[in-house]
Amino acid sequence: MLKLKVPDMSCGHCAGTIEKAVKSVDPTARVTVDLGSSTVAVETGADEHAICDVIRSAGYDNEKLAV
Ligand SMILES: [Cu+2]
Repeated sequence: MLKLKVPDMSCGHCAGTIEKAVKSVDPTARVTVDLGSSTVAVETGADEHAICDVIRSAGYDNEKLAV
């Protein structure tokens, strides 16, 4: 599982934008957003860099966390 810190994610709209971005890379991905800790967990078979990049392209800088 990929876990990302996304500092600028602050509301449900952000969460929705990020989920949509991830699913544009992998429609079967499972995306779990925790607004309290500004983290996103992604279960995906897709390349991790592709996931980080597409979230960044959607306007959210992010950093991979050790799981
Ligand atoms: Cu927001």
